[in-house]
Amino acid sequence: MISVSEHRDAFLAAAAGAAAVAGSYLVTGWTPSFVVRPIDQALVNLTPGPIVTTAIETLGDAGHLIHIAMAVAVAAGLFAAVAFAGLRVAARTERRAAGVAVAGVGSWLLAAGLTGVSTGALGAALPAATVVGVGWLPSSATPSGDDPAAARNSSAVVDAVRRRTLGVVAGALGFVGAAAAARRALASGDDPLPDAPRSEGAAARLGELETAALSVESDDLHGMVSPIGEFYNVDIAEFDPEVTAGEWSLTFTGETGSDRTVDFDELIDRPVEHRAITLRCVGEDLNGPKLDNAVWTGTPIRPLLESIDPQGECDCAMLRGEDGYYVQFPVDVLADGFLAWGMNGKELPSGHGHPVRVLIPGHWGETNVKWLSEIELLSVEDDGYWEERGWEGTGEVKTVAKLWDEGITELGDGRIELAGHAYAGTRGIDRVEVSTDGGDTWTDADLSEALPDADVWRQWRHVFEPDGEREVVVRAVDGEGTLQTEDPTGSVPDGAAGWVRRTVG
Ligand SMILES: Nc1nc2c(c(=O)[nH]1)N[C@H]1C(S)=C(S)[C@@H](COP(=O)(O)O)O[C@H]1N2
Ligand SMILES: [Mo]
Repeated sequence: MISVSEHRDAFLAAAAGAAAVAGSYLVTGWTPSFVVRPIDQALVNLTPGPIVTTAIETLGDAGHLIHIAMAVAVAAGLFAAVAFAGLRVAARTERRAAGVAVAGVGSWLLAAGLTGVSTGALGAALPAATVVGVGWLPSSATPSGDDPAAARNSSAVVDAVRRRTLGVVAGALGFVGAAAAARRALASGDDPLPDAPRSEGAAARLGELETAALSVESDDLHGMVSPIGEFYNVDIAEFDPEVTAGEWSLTFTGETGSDRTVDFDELIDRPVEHRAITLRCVGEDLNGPKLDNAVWTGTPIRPLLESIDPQGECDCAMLRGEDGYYVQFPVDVLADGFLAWGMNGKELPSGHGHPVRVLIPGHWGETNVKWLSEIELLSVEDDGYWEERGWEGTGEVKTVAKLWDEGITELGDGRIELAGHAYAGTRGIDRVEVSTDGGDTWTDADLSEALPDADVWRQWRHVFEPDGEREVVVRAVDGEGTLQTEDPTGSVPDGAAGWVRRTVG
């Protein structure tokens, strides 16, 4: 039999659990010290690969929300269990302090154990202990069946107890809301990113790209450069690793003539370049939004690679990031790569691999390892994280011409402007062709000026006068004269192909 007071305790404990998670979030924000993170990571690791792949394909971003929601629920449940124990101890000993101690110390141990961060754990422990301390009532204050005096007033007492309990739970939920709001306010007040070391030339490159850009009617369309906050993001982990420039180093290991470790100061001392490089994710839909371009500040990998004398039968390397990500591809592809510490003139933001990531010209996004920590020269080929999950995304990108939703604009004089970006990796884009009659006739679109960069997208624009509904089709021809593949395929396993078709008018 569950007694009334056990019901009450379960209710209070659930509120304490929610308050503990909110308190942790308030103190740590969306960082590795947040108690939800290790639980989320465990859930992701425990989920079999095929399910992860299917979830990404069918649910997209909703898949992330689902596993975060599950992790939040598990975390709240664990803290609720600790708070429940605290309330029971208080009831058994008739001492509020004993319950507060169990809930407080227990939550602190749980949070510190999960995250390894002791001060941040106070954020979880204090709210949980407070709910237990304020919510618990001694048995003299609660109705009891065998006390005739209490039974006489019992309905008044029950009401008082109920009011008290609801008040505490409402207070806890109010705290959850306030913590989330306070966090958001703190985050929006964050300082803008500082300039990247040795980024002086980046502003000139950004200006050059702006000059090369087409002018288009739509305000919501990126020009030649994607702003840092709008550049797409693909991460295997829900939380970015926190690595300072001072802590960072890159180690070359495995089949080398001599191993080598490079630290941040040494890296930024090397010859600096500011390259425009476009990234596209192999997992995106044909006309999906995971295609962006930035000016990156960094240094070429080739001289570093030559200095370690790569050996090994497969001429291949495994790159690893601080988040546990890994990807393998040929050494001669790596040799054309770039180690970047700056993005659009600013320090590389944490979401894009702070402090150092690799950029591999012309290959799918997954080769561009963020938070890069190790390059291991292998003797035998091995699968990377995504290849273990069925993808074949380490090769060269396919040619694509996008017709963005935001790129379809009515001009007011009856005409319609169509605009987008086209990308073919290091092959470059020679031209973009547009058909407004379902593919019968084709016209060359206007293109942004060609740039010296080896691996950068081009903007395209085409204005036409619709007479009723039209099927618009867009296709690109790469710098080698090869027409974009017409037959549509999905993104699995090696990237979406086909011509983008839209009904307009
Ligand atoms: N360490 C690490 N590097 C990574 C990933 C990751 O999850 N972890 N995702 C890869 C994938 S699939 C893509 S498409 C690009 C995306 O880079 P972005 O998030 O800077 O746009 O990073 C690649 N590098
Ligand atoms: Mo990707």
